[in-house]
Amino acid sequence: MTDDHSTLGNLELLPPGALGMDADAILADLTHYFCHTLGRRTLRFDAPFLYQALALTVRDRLMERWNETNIALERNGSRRAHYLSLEYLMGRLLRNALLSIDIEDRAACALERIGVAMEEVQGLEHDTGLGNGGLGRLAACFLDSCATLALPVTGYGIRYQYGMFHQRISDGYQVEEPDPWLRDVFPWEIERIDLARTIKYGGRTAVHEERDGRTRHEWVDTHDVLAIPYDVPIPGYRNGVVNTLRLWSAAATDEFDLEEFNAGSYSEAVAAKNEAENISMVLYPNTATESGHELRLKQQYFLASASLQDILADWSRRRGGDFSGFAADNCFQLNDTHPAIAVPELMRLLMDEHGLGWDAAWAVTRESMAYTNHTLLPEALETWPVAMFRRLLPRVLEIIFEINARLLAEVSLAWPGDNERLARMSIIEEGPEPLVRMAYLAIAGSFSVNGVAELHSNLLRHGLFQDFAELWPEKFNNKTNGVTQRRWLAACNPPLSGLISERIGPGWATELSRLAELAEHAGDASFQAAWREARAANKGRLAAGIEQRAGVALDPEMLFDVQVKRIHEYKRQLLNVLHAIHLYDQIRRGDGEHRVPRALIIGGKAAPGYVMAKNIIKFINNVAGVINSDPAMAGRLQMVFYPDYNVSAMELICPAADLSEQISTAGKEASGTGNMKFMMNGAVTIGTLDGANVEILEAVGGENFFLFGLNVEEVEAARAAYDPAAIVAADADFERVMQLLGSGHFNRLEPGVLDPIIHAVLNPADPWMTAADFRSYIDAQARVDEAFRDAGRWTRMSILNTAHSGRFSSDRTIEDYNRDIWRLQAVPLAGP
Ligand code: JN2
Repeated sequence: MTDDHSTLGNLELLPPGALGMDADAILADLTHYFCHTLGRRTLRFDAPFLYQALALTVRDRLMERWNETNIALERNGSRRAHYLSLEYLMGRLLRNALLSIDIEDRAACALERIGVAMEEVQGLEHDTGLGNGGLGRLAACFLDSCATLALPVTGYGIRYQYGMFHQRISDGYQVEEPDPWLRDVFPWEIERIDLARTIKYGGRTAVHEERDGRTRHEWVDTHDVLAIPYDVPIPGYRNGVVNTLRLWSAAATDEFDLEEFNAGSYSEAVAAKNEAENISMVLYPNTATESGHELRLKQQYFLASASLQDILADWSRRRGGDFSGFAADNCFQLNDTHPAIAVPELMRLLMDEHGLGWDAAWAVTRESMAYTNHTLLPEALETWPVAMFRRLLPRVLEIIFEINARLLAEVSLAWPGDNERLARMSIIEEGPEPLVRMAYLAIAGSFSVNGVAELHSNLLRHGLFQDFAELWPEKFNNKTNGVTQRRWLAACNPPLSGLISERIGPGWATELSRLAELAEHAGDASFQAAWREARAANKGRLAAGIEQRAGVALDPEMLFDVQVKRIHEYKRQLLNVLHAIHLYDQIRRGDGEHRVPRALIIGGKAAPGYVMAKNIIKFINNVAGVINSDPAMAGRLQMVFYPDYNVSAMELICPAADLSEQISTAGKEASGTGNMKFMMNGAVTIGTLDGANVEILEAVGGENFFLFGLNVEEVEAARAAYDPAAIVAADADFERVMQLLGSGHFNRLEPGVLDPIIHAVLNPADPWMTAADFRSYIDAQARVDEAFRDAGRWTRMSILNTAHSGRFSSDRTIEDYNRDIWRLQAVPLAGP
């Protein structure tokens, strides 16, 4: 009974469509929640609770569809996919839910009757920020597309008590503040204590000989932690589907407490409880490197073990103890290597808990796991000390060793005597401190390995994972990223999406390639005027938001030049600021008459331990300060750092951007997804041949994209003889920029604070080759000016960018995953 999530027996308790969808019914429920559940009386003092009351009202309406979806899943006990990710950057949920079940107008009407504006209520919701950046937001877009395509996909993650930190800027420096997002109550989740699982840590392994001669491995004397699931509804777009995001929260087990208590120490028992809860306490705020923390490995194992136990238990309930058909009906997608420990954990559960032999368990594992890689940076490839594994997860380590032994046997067979290759491909990196290479573990245990853009996937095949691609070419494939147009166009850009639907109908919300029909109107003068008007409204809205947050009043007439993303050297925010200084210098010298007035907007968080990224934030703020306080820049150049950049910020920013900065060193950005959001909303890209930029350029055509910089091959070829000082010396503009920097012009009362920046630009070993692309970038920016000055030409480019963004819907991406990897059938809903 405890394992039974069948709702079939209770069907009559919740007839579909029981709750009214009209304004009256919504208002009745809203007031009920506000007064009876939340205990509030007056709107004047308790307005913040209106958000909660409305969320509960909407959640009830999702609940009916959620049950329907689960019933349909039970009936069609067919193949399912499970998305395993340490991160989900969901953003706000209310608006998305309202649009999905198409009751935004009626809910707004209900609020209006009590004199409250919908926008105000929606503004009360805080972002659910359980992720860092691209990888986490991609997971959120994927869930939206899976539900909209009615695919049986469940997301599994961790319910961190503290999400992505908030960023405050003080004296130009980043200050991190915690994000206690659960404090103000998260109305969307349903606790499922009945589905709690036990997760083991520590202890030792023991081997028993069974009567049938088989050996049985046991993992004993463990410190156990409870994993409690919280389910969040993931509504599909107007299709009656509600999928599930299951987030695990850590808690102490009763046994664990008692054990300590019996040993005589109450306070130690309570401390142990804290230690257990620590596991899901905080999201690690990194985007690439910085591994090695024991707690992070504990988190990874916590997610993998809890999710696998959940899925195996559900399988056993429905299908009994025979796992031979498991891989035919289940697929796990690993979001980078963070959940890759699922490979040995599935082996452990199948062998130690369900009695399968190695070969049977390995067949199931290798036919059900699929791995997505999200970075080429070698320093970002995750490794864990073998010693830490042995201490924390001794049984899992034994299994990893056995997987490795069999992998190396296969390599020896394919390349006899090639010992270098054996060392290169070993899952264990030998050395003074042996390490487990998680990517190799993931590749060995998966039937599919994919990159996230064409270029990236090719670089995986021919670079990073070449040895493995030679051994198993059939595993390697590409799945170019995408973003959900429901959030990233329909919801965040009402003026433009209204105009688009007026022209080509509303079908693009679920079929983005329909946007191509806009191309034929790209030159239409009246359509262009309406397009400009919509975008102008968005720019005004962003300017107001920025004035409120950063105290800088941008002129909405200016070209909005935007770079928002995590701060990282490879993304080259530095190059952007060098261009800002160049413009400043040009205008100051009276040589800027021909320049188009620009507002530069930069935003993003730096990992708290990433010193150089934090220096870059300080640099941006200092340069912005000098520019904005110079009267000579008035009406010509403005610059602002957007603080605390997050999902909601992007919803405000991307509809207002004219120019999208995608300027990473070629070969370093796996895909990028912000580039797609900007394009979809009619921004034109200035970018390198990196990640998905390559495919954006291909889709929109060279005349509608500002390409610059070295390509991957050129970057590698230029490295050996790279001489930034010589590049500066040979370029008068660059020299003036470096002169200004070196003179302390941007750090008058702060001697030395920009030295690391200057050194980075002039470093011959600069991995990101910033100076190499300076001239090409500056020239491309001049071409941007020229195009922007011709409003008709620019608007045409803008329309064509939106028109050709169809390929970058996450619906297309998910269709690709489903066709090649998951092979799921859409869930047929009976409908109300
Ligand atoms: C990532 C990749 C990414 C990471 C993040 C430690 C590491 C981590 C590791 C996260 C942590 C937390 C590897 O940079 C790429 C983008 O180009 C791409 O568009 C997106 C989505 O595919 O993935 C990013 N990679 F503690 O975020």
